[in-house]
Amino acid sequence: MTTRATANIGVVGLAVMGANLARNLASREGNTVAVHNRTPARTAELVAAHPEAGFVAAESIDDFVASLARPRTAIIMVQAGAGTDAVIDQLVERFEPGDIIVDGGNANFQDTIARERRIAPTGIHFAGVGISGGEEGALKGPSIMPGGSAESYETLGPILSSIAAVADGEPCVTHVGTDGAGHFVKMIHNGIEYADMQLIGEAYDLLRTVGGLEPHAIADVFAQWNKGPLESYLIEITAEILRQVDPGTGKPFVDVVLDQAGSKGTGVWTVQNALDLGVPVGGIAEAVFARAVSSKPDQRAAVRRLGIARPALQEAGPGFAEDVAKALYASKVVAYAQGFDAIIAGAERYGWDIHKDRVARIWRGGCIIRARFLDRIAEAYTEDPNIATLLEAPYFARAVTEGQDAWRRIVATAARSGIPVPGFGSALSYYDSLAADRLPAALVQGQRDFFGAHTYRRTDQEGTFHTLWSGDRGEVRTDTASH
Ligand code: NBP
Repeated sequence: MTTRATANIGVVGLAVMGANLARNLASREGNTVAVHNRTPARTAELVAAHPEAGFVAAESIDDFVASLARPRTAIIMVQAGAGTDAVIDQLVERFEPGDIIVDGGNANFQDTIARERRIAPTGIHFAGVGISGGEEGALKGPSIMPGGSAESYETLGPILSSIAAVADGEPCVTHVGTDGAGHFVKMIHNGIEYADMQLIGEAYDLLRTVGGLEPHAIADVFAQWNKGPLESYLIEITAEILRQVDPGTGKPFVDVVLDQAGSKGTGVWTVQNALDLGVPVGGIAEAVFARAVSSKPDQRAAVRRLGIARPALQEAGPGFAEDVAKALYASKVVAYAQGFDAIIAGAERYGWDIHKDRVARIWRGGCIIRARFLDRIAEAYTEDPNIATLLEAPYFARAVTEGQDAWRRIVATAARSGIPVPGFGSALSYYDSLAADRLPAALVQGQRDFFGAHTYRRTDQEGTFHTLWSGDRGEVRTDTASH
């Protein structure tokens, strides 16, 4: 039997993400979607469950390729890693120059760069595309971060625009940059997501312990916050989670869930890469570490067993919730500023022309970190793409300056009450580090020079210097020809 090439797009990998993305594609006018899965039962199941989609089902990879019109365009939605490579190999064997292979999974951007390099000589385009929004986003409209060549984007752009979330009338998709740029930005998105979730968790903890509020009352506080500058998907779902009552016990849902958070690794990737790029992303790192600490029950039990007297909880004054909101907002600004710094450094290192304003815009809808204040970030980078830090942009500078007293009160209250706030605390320290006239880094330089002759620079002269610590403690200049 010969298969007719009728589909303008195909999806390989029909677990939850691929199936939903395929349904989303099929629901948009003009798309005919071919579908294929390694285990054919999944393909049959999807096609049977959704006759309205008009899928072109392909049991074999040969049928799948034959069902695609040229340029053939296939989106891979399989488990990142070996699964992705297996499917890429199958497609590369059968595709022709000009055809497009899209990896829509959560690939490590370094793998995407390597895959693009490997595939480029064949004339086949390879585009790593970051897709955020989870299952529901895939079905109803995700935020999409495509990498790959500008040429492949000519074909991909309209298809991806048709399925993306829409924010203020604009589809949440933009060509982020070449090769791994899309997966890199998706990785940073996930890193920011970790920070945002941790900060919200700390706000909840403070309202519960110091504020003395029950989960349903905190849900009301979050719902209220969601009507103001903190409006975001994560705040919205937090209110819903806090309102949830466990059907079995009648207790608040949040009280019956084990307090050990896991992760799938993109937060770790973000921190590893930021370290490599020399970008301080303390907010993201603290969020990753906080999950790691939570998942050390033996260590937690060992310290609890010491029976050390816990400090008395501080009084929560009348403006406590308001203070927490301000601390949350300021810390969130820091987390996003750090994330964008990582994007800037990544773009520089890997040669990507990333438009920060466009990234902020496509994160306004569909993705997990969608939030009202991304509009402000987009505005800040549109006004001046070269600002040294988002904290310098007038809107954020004002917000953080106005919120800083509350921020300090909250971090102090938490410390005095024995409530861990690694997110709030590290964000405040980061802000204070940037704002300080002098940092103790001068002393650190002295120490480095003392034990390792690492040299230092002076405030009053050009050049590099070394003090003869084990000699007469005179100073020598180390950057001149005589040394
Ligand atoms: P999974 O990550 O659970 O992967 C299952 C799919 O991979 C199945 O279709 C499976 O085929 C296929 N597969 C595997 Br495993 N090994 C394969 C191989 N060697 N050759 C061919 N196919 C293979 O699916 P998912 O949860 O739908 O996620 C898909 C991608 O999307 C992943 O990269 C994931 O990280 C990413 N993701 C993104 C989000 C988001 O919010 N953006 C959320 C969740 C997942 P089988 O049916 O034959 O076993």
